[in-house]
Amino acid sequence: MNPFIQDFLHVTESAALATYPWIGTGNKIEADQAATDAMRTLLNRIPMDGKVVIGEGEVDEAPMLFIGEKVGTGNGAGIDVAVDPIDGTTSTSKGKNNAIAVIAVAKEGTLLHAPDMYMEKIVTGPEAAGKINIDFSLEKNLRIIAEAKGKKVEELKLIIQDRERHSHWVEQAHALGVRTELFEEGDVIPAIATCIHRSDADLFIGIGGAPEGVLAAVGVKSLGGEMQARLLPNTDEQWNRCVSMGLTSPNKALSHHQLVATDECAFIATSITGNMLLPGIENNQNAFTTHSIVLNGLDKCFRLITTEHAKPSI
Ligand code: VTB
Repeated sequence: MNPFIQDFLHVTESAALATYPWIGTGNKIEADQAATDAMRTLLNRIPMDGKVVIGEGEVDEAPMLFIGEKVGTGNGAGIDVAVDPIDGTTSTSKGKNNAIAVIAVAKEGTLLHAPDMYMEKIVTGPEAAGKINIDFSLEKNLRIIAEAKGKKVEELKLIIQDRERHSHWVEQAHALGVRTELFEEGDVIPAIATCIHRSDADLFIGIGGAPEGVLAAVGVKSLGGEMQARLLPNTDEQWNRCVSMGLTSPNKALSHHQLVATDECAFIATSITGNMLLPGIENNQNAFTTHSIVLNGLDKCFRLITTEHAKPSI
Protein backbone atom coordinates (compact mmCIF):
# COMPACT_ATOMS: atom_id res chain seq x y z
CA MET A 1 0.00 0.00 0.00
CA ASN A 2 2.96 2.30 0.55
CA PRO A 3 3.18 3.59 -3.02
CA PHE A 4 -0.28 5.09 -2.58
CA ILE A 5 0.33 7.11 0.52
CA GLN A 6 1.15 10.20 -1.50
CA ASP A 7 -2.13 9.77 -3.40
CA PHE A 8 -4.05 9.80 -0.13
CA LEU A 9 -2.09 12.85 1.01
CA HIS A 10 -3.25 14.60 -2.15
CA VAL A 11 -6.85 13.70 -1.15
CA THR A 12 -6.70 15.24 2.34
CA GLU A 13 -4.80 18.29 1.10
CA SER A 14 -7.45 18.94 -1.55
CA ALA A 15 -10.30 18.41 0.91
CA ALA A 16 -8.71 20.83 3.37
CA LEU A 17 -8.07 23.44 0.66
CA ALA A 18 -11.69 23.13 -0.53
CA THR A 19 -12.88 24.25 2.90
CA TYR A 20 -10.71 27.36 2.90
CA PRO A 21 -13.37 29.75 1.50
CA TRP A 22 -15.73 28.60 4.25
CA ILE A 23 -13.49 28.94 7.30
CA GLY A 24 -15.04 31.34 9.77
CA THR A 25 -18.12 32.06 7.65
CA GLY A 26 -20.70 30.21 9.73
CA ASN A 27 -21.42 27.83 6.84
CA LYS A 28 -20.97 24.34 8.23
CA ILE A 29 -22.88 22.48 5.56
CA GLU A 30 -21.19 24.21 2.64
CA ALA A 31 -17.76 23.55 4.16
CA ASP A 32 -18.52 19.86 4.64
CA GLN A 33 -19.93 19.56 1.13
CA ALA A 34 -16.85 21.17 -0.42
CA ALA A 35 -14.50 18.87 1.49
CA THR A 36 -16.56 15.77 0.70
CA ASP A 37 -16.73 16.61 -3.03
CA ALA A 38 -12.99 17.12 -3.24
CA MET A 39 -12.26 13.97 -1.29
CA ARG A 40 -14.52 11.81 -3.39
CA THR A 41 -13.23 13.10 -6.73
CA LEU A 42 -9.61 12.41 -5.84
CA LEU A 43 -10.26 9.09 -4.09
CA ASN A 44 -11.88 7.83 -7.27
CA ARG A 45 -8.67 8.41 -9.22
CA ILE A 46 -6.61 6.10 -7.00
CA PRO A 47 -5.90 2.64 -8.44
CA MET A 48 -7.52 0.55 -5.72
CA ASP A 49 -10.62 -1.47 -5.02
CA GLY A 50 -11.68 0.68 -2.08
CA LYS A 51 -14.74 0.54 0.12
CA VAL A 52 -15.85 3.24 2.55
CA VAL A 53 -16.27 1.59 5.95
CA ILE A 54 -16.38 4.80 7.98
CA GLY A 55 -18.00 7.65 6.11
CA GLU A 56 -20.50 10.44 6.06
CA GLY A 57 -23.44 8.19 6.98
CA GLU A 58 -25.70 5.58 5.45
CA VAL A 59 -26.59 5.76 1.76
CA ASP A 60 -30.00 7.35 2.31
CA GLU A 61 -28.74 10.09 4.64
CA ALA A 62 -25.51 10.95 2.81
CA PRO A 63 -25.30 11.18 -0.95
CA MET A 64 -21.52 10.91 -0.95
CA LEU A 65 -18.84 8.88 0.75
CA PHE A 66 -21.53 6.84 2.42
CA ILE A 67 -20.74 3.61 4.24
CA GLY A 68 -20.42 0.83 1.67
CA GLU A 69 -19.63 3.19 -1.23
CA LYS A 70 -17.00 1.85 -3.59
CA VAL A 71 -14.10 4.25 -4.17
CA GLY A 72 -11.04 4.11 -6.40
CA THR A 73 -10.72 2.94 -9.96
CA GLY A 74 -11.72 -0.60 -9.00
CA ASN A 75 -8.36 -1.97 -10.16
CA GLY A 76 -5.89 -2.74 -7.45
CA ALA A 77 -5.74 -3.96 -3.89
CA GLY A 78 -8.87 -4.28 -1.75
CA ILE A 79 -8.76 -1.43 0.78
CA ASP A 80 -10.96 -0.36 3.69
CA VAL A 81 -11.28 3.42 3.63
CA ALA A 82 -12.32 5.53 6.62
CA VAL A 83 -12.96 9.20 5.93
CA ASP A 84 -13.91 12.32 7.76
CA PRO A 85 -13.77 15.13 5.19
CA ILE A 86 -13.89 17.52 8.15
CA ASP A 87 -13.37 16.47 11.74
CA GLY A 88 -14.53 19.69 13.36
CA THR A 89 -17.14 21.22 11.05
CA THR A 90 -18.20 23.59 13.84
CA SER A 91 -14.58 24.68 14.35
CA THR A 92 -14.28 25.33 10.62
CA SER A 93 -17.44 27.39 10.41
CA LYS A 94 -16.49 29.34 13.53
CA GLY A 95 -12.84 29.75 12.51
CA LYS A 96 -11.72 27.96 15.67
CA ASN A 97 -8.91 25.45 16.24
CA ASN A 98 -8.62 21.74 15.57
CA ALA A 99 -10.37 21.15 12.24
CA ILE A 100 -8.75 18.56 9.95
CA ALA A 101 -9.50 16.60 6.78
CA VAL A 102 -8.61 12.99 7.57
CA ILE A 103 -8.41 9.56 5.97
CA ALA A 104 -7.35 6.17 7.27
CA VAL A 105 -6.83 3.18 5.01
CA ALA A 106 -6.09 -0.45 5.76
CA LYS A 107 -6.05 -3.85 4.15
CA GLU A 108 -9.56 -4.95 3.20
CA GLY A 109 -11.63 -6.33 6.08
CA THR A 110 -9.43 -5.01 8.91
CA LEU A 111 -11.16 -1.83 10.13
CA LEU A 112 -14.04 -1.92 12.61
CA HIS A 113 -17.30 -0.97 10.94
CA ALA A 114 -18.34 1.43 13.66
CA PRO A 115 -21.82 2.91 13.53
CA ASP A 116 -22.23 6.64 14.12
CA MET A 117 -22.74 6.82 17.89
CA TYR A 118 -20.70 7.68 20.95
CA MET A 119 -17.66 5.65 21.87
CA GLU A 120 -15.60 5.68 25.06
CA LYS A 121 -11.90 5.87 24.19
CA ILE A 122 -8.59 5.56 26.00
CA VAL A 123 -5.23 6.15 24.31
CA THR A 124 -1.63 6.21 25.42
CA GLY A 125 1.76 6.16 23.73
CA PRO A 126 4.18 3.29 23.06
CA GLU A 127 5.73 3.23 26.56
CA ALA A 128 2.55 2.01 28.27
CA ALA A 129 1.09 0.12 25.29
CA GLY A 130 -0.06 -3.33 26.38
CA LYS A 131 -0.34 -2.18 29.99
CA ILE A 132 -3.38 0.12 30.24
CA ASN A 133 -6.92 -1.22 30.35
CA ILE A 134 -10.18 0.62 29.65
CA ASP A 135 -11.78 -1.36 32.48
CA PHE A 136 -9.24 -0.12 35.08
CA SER A 137 -9.94 3.03 37.08
CA LEU A 138 -8.45 6.27 35.80
CA GLU A 139 -6.11 6.32 38.80
CA LYS A 140 -4.82 2.82 38.05
CA ASN A 141 -4.18 3.66 34.39
CA LEU A 142 -2.38 6.87 35.37
CA ARG A 143 -0.16 4.98 37.83
CA ILE A 144 0.65 2.38 35.13
CA ILE A 145 1.60 5.13 32.66
CA ALA A 146 3.70 6.97 35.25
CA GLU A 147 5.65 3.79 36.00
CA ALA A 148 6.10 2.93 32.32
CA LYS A 149 7.40 6.42 31.58
CA GLY A 150 9.53 6.74 34.71
CA LYS A 151 7.56 9.82 35.79
CA LYS A 152 5.71 10.81 38.94
CA VAL A 153 1.91 10.78 38.65
CA GLU A 154 1.96 14.55 39.27
CA GLU A 155 4.12 14.98 36.18
CA LEU A 156 1.50 13.46 33.86
CA LYS A 157 -0.86 15.30 31.55
CA LEU A 158 -4.34 14.08 30.64
CA ILE A 159 -5.84 15.41 27.43
CA ILE A 160 -9.62 15.41 27.36
CA GLN A 161 -12.50 17.10 25.54
CA ASP A 162 -14.15 19.91 27.49
CA ARG A 163 -17.54 18.31 28.09
CA GLU A 164 -19.77 17.96 31.13
CA ARG A 165 -19.80 14.18 30.61
CA HIS A 166 -16.05 14.14 31.34
CA SER A 167 -16.07 16.26 34.50
CA HIS A 168 -15.68 13.31 36.88
CA TRP A 169 -12.47 12.28 35.10
CA VAL A 170 -11.14 15.84 35.20
CA GLU A 171 -11.86 16.04 38.95
CA GLN A 172 -10.19 12.68 39.61
CA ALA A 173 -7.11 13.74 37.64
CA HIS A 174 -6.82 17.03 39.53
CA ALA A 175 -7.23 15.23 42.88
CA LEU A 176 -4.14 13.16 41.96
CA GLY A 177 -2.19 16.25 40.96
CA VAL A 178 -2.35 15.38 37.25
CA ARG A 179 -2.62 18.34 34.89
CA THR A 180 -5.34 18.41 32.26
CA GLU A 181 -5.48 19.96 28.83
CA LEU A 182 -9.07 20.54 27.76
CA PHE A 183 -9.91 20.98 24.10
CA GLU A 184 -13.15 22.05 22.51
CA GLU A 185 -13.72 20.10 19.29
CA GLY A 186 -12.10 17.39 17.19
CA ASP A 187 -10.75 14.48 19.20
CA VAL A 188 -8.61 12.72 16.56
CA ILE A 189 -5.45 14.85 16.83
CA PRO A 190 -5.51 15.01 20.67
CA ALA A 191 -5.78 11.19 20.79
CA ILE A 192 -2.76 10.60 18.58
CA ALA A 193 -0.77 13.38 20.30
CA THR A 194 -0.26 10.98 23.25
CA CYS A 195 1.96 8.87 20.96
CA ILE A 196 4.26 11.68 19.83
CA HIS A 197 7.42 12.33 21.78
CA ARG A 198 7.45 16.07 21.29
CA SER A 199 3.95 16.39 22.77
CA ASP A 200 3.57 16.30 26.55
CA ALA A 201 0.19 14.50 26.55
CA ASP A 202 0.43 11.16 28.39
CA LEU A 203 -3.15 9.92 28.32
CA PHE A 204 -6.28 10.67 26.32
CA ILE A 205 -9.68 9.57 27.55
CA GLY A 206 -13.15 10.61 26.55
CA ILE A 207 -16.48 9.91 24.99
CA GLY A 208 -16.66 11.07 21.39
CA GLY A 209 -17.73 9.84 17.97
CA ALA A 210 -17.14 6.19 17.09
CA PRO A 211 -16.12 6.99 13.48
CA GLU A 212 -13.47 9.41 14.77
CA GLY A 213 -12.43 6.62 17.15
CA VAL A 214 -11.59 4.24 14.31
CA LEU A 215 -9.69 6.98 12.47
CA ALA A 216 -7.66 7.75 15.60
CA ALA A 217 -7.05 4.03 16.21
CA VAL A 218 -5.26 3.78 12.85
CA GLY A 219 -3.10 6.79 13.71
CA VAL A 220 -2.29 5.39 17.14
CA LYS A 221 -1.46 1.96 15.68
CA SER A 222 0.82 3.68 13.16
CA LEU A 223 2.78 5.23 16.02
CA GLY A 224 3.03 2.12 18.21
CA GLY A 225 0.66 3.40 20.89
CA GLU A 226 -2.43 1.72 22.25
CA MET A 227 -6.11 2.56 22.02
CA GLN A 228 -9.04 0.68 23.53
CA ALA A 229 -12.69 1.60 23.19
CA ARG A 230 -16.26 0.77 24.00
CA LEU A 231 -19.31 1.61 21.89
CA LEU A 232 -22.07 3.31 23.84
CA PRO A 233 -25.36 2.51 22.11
CA ASN A 234 -28.08 4.26 24.08
CA THR A 235 -31.24 3.27 22.23
CA ASP A 236 -32.57 -0.10 21.02
CA GLU A 237 -32.08 1.13 17.49
CA GLN A 238 -28.39 1.90 18.08
CA TRP A 239 -27.94 -1.46 19.80
CA ASN A 240 -29.50 -3.27 16.84
CA ARG A 241 -27.32 -1.35 14.39
CA CYS A 242 -24.24 -2.59 16.22
CA VAL A 243 -25.53 -6.15 16.05
CA SER A 244 -26.33 -5.82 12.34
CA MET A 245 -22.75 -4.59 11.77
CA GLY A 246 -21.44 -7.82 13.27
CA LEU A 247 -20.89 -6.81 16.91
CA THR A 248 -22.61 -9.48 18.94
CA SER A 249 -21.94 -7.82 22.35
CA PRO A 250 -22.03 -4.12 21.47
CA ASN A 251 -21.07 -2.81 24.91
CA LYS A 252 -17.99 -5.00 25.37
CA ALA A 253 -14.58 -3.35 25.45
CA LEU A 254 -12.84 -3.36 22.07
CA SER A 255 -9.13 -4.08 21.90
CA HIS A 256 -6.88 -2.13 19.56
CA HIS A 257 -6.78 -5.22 17.32
CA GLN A 258 -10.59 -5.19 17.08
CA LEU A 259 -10.47 -1.54 15.99
CA VAL A 260 -7.67 -2.10 13.44
CA ALA A 261 -6.62 -5.69 12.80
CA THR A 262 -3.45 -5.02 10.79
CA ASP A 263 -0.21 -3.07 10.64
CA GLU A 264 -0.80 -2.57 6.92
CA CYS A 265 -2.57 0.70 7.48
CA ALA A 266 -2.02 4.41 6.99
CA PHE A 267 -3.34 7.63 8.51
CA ILE A 268 -3.24 10.95 6.70
CA ALA A 269 -4.60 14.24 8.05
CA THR A 270 -4.30 17.79 6.72
CA SER A 271 -5.06 20.66 9.06
CA ILE A 272 -7.74 23.17 8.12
CA THR A 273 -7.34 25.35 11.19
CA GLY A 274 -4.39 25.05 13.58
CA ASN A 275 -4.04 22.32 16.20
CA MET A 276 -1.51 21.23 18.82
CA LEU A 277 0.66 19.50 16.18
CA LEU A 278 0.18 21.58 13.02
CA PRO A 279 -0.50 25.16 11.93
CA GLY A 280 -3.62 25.73 9.84
CA ILE A 281 -3.82 26.45 6.10
CA GLU A 282 -1.72 29.49 5.19
CA ASN A 283 -2.88 31.80 2.46
CA ASN A 284 0.08 33.59 0.91
CA GLN A 285 0.04 35.83 -2.12
CA ASN A 286 0.82 33.20 -4.74
CA ALA A 287 0.23 29.94 -2.92
CA PHE A 288 -1.63 28.13 -0.19
CA THR A 289 0.50 26.12 2.22
CA THR A 290 -0.91 23.01 3.87
CA HIS A 291 0.44 20.97 6.77
CA SER A 292 -0.21 17.25 7.07
CA ILE A 293 0.57 14.25 9.24
CA VAL A 294 1.41 11.09 7.32
CA LEU A 295 1.71 7.84 9.27
CA ASN A 296 1.88 4.21 8.32
CA GLY A 297 1.59 1.13 10.44
CA LEU A 298 4.66 -0.54 9.01
CA ASP A 299 7.35 1.94 10.04
CA LYS A 300 5.74 3.79 13.00
CA CYS A 301 7.42 7.11 12.12
CA PHE A 302 5.85 10.51 12.77
CA ARG A 303 6.02 12.41 9.49
CA LEU A 304 4.98 15.97 8.84
CA ILE A 305 4.55 17.18 5.29
CA THR A 306 4.38 20.83 4.30
CA THR A 307 3.14 21.47 0.78
CA GLU A 308 2.99 24.69 -1.17
CA HIS A 309 0.12 24.74 -3.65
CA ALA A 310 0.70 27.45 -6.25
CA LYS A 311 -2.41 29.47 -7.07
CA PRO A 312 -3.38 29.27 -10.73
CA SER A 313 -2.02 32.33 -12.53
CA ILE A 314 -4.68 34.62 -13.93
C1 VTB B 1 -17.12 13.98 18.96
C2 VTB B 1 -15.67 13.96 18.53
C3 VTB B 1 -15.47 14.82 17.29
O1 VTB B 1 -17.40 16.09 17.89
O2 VTB B 1 -17.90 13.32 17.98
C4 VTB B 1 -17.62 15.37 19.11
O3 VTB B 1 -15.31 12.63 18.23
C5 VTB B 1 -19.10 15.43 19.43
O4 VTB B 1 -19.22 15.69 20.76
O5 VTB B 1 -14.11 14.89 16.97
P1 VTB B 1 -20.48 16.51 21.27
O6 VTB B 1 -21.68 15.71 20.85
O7 VTB B 1 -20.32 16.64 22.71
O8 VTB B 1 -20.40 17.85 20.56
C6 VTB B 1 -16.06 16.19 17.51
O9 VTB B 1 -15.32 16.87 18.51
C7 VTB B 1 -15.96 16.96 16.16
O10 VTB B 1 -16.31 18.23 16.32
